[in-house]
Amino acid sequence: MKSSDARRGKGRVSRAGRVGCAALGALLLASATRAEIVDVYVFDFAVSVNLPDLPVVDPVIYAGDTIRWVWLDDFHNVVSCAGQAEEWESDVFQAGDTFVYTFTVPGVYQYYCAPHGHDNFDGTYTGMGGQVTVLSVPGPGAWVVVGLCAVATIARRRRNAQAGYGG
Ligand SMILES: [Cu+2]
Repeated sequence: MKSSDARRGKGRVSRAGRVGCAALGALLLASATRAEIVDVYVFDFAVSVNLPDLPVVDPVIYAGDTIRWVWLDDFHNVVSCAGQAEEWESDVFQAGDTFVYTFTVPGVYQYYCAPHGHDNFDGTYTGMGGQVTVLSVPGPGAWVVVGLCAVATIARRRRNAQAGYGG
């Protein structure tokens, strides 16, 4: 009776631990291999992940992700401010056009629309423009967490087996 309880308890704990670690691992793998395309709308006279009339919001992405600027109005472009790790410059486009740029270096990047703004040459802009924040993807250090998770599960199994109960 007691030993069967212990076996059942042990099985329950190890299964829960395995599922937890596997889920964490899958999450890390997904974040490490993800490469998304994030739309930013270009319109009179702002750039935003939201459509016009909604709050203007700048995108936050991960290194490896791509920004796709989508023109909703005519006669705008997107140009990175000078002196940043990432540099891009689109043509002056019309409604319906798009421009893509893939960011690989984590950082905060400012850009402007040349017809309706300008570079302050100190990493900022005046007038029409926006910002792209690029976060680094989880590095090898994140896998240490998965390893510790597995070790903790094994240790708990041993403790439970010695105590003769599950929990
Ligand atoms: Cu413009």
